Amino acid sequence: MIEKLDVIGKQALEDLKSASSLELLEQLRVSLLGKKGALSEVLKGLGAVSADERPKIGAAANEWKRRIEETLEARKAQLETVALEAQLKSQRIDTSIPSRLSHRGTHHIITRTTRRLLQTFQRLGFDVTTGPEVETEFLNFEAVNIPKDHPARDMQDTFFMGPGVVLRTHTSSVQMRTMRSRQWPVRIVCPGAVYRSDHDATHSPMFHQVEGLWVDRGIKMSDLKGVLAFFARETFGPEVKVRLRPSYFPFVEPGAEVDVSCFQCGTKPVSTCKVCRGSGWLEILGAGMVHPRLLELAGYSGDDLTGFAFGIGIERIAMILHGVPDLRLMFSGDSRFLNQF
Ligand code: FA5
Repeated sequence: MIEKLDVIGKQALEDLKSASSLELLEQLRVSLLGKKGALSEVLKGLGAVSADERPKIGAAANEWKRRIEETLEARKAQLETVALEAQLKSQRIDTSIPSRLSHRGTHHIITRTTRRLLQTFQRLGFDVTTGPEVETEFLNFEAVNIPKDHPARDMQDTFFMGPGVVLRTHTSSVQMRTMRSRQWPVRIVCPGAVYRSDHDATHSPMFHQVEGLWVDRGIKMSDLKGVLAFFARETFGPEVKVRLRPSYFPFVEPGAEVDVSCFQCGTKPVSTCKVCRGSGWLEILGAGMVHPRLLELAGYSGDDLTGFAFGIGIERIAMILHGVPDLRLMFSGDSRFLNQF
């Protein structure tokens, strides 16, 4: 057996040294050292050998294995060097070719606007929270005082996902979620996507809002106005004026829509202004004092417990900030538009 091993080993070393390619080398490795390779085949006969002879044969086999592996590695390194040199010779890099333009990604205008708004409210002590976009009909409507037959449900054409499940039509759905999960005081802002069956230059079927909610003892309408005035000045500059117009939302009482002075016209409205259509004002959000029924439904009780809420349309703010004429541009994915920001 030792002789057999010697014959195989010597032949193997010769073959390995003269192997002309890496593929051939790999074939040799398998045929010599693989499970069904020559060495293994010889060693299969070890059982028939006497116990005295076995260690000697084992040692001889191991020694051949070691030498074969060593020779294989050495030849492999040689062949790899040759292959690399050939590749370097054949593939010259032409350093005179002009480079391709590289495009750097940026954050989307909606992401940037959202972050900016959140930071402003965080400076006033608001916590950022989130809620699901697929929401129960209850939390989207009933929990914010919009009963089944209420006309407000028609106002917000809803995408139904299944019985009792909707794509939330506003971030106000987060109000009751939050109030039911923690005790007052609550001071949160919640950003996120909302969905309505709505589509034109200023309305999109998917858009974004930031909801705000502050419930504590003695919160007043003047606090709401102060917070929103701070937000408007931080967002649009110190000169901006804010006005609250009475409006109706079932979940607040009293309710208001909030306008800021037109950045295009300044203090004197111009009848031809395309931004405010000559009114001098731009509507940016809905707001009001939390309806007592919501506090009751949340299980909140306490002397003098009141709160305010607001819902800001993020696309609307981004349009005003950057003079974007059509909201649909923001969802077009057109890099010529997006790269401007
Ligand atoms: C609401 O959604 C109320 N939940 C806001 C609110 C919260 C009021 C808390 C009171 C208290 P409204 O439907 O007006 O209200 O939407 C709020 C803002 O979202 C609007 O001012 C507008 O800027 C934006 N918006 C509404 N519909 C669309 C749409 N289809 N596409 C883009 N922006 C929209």
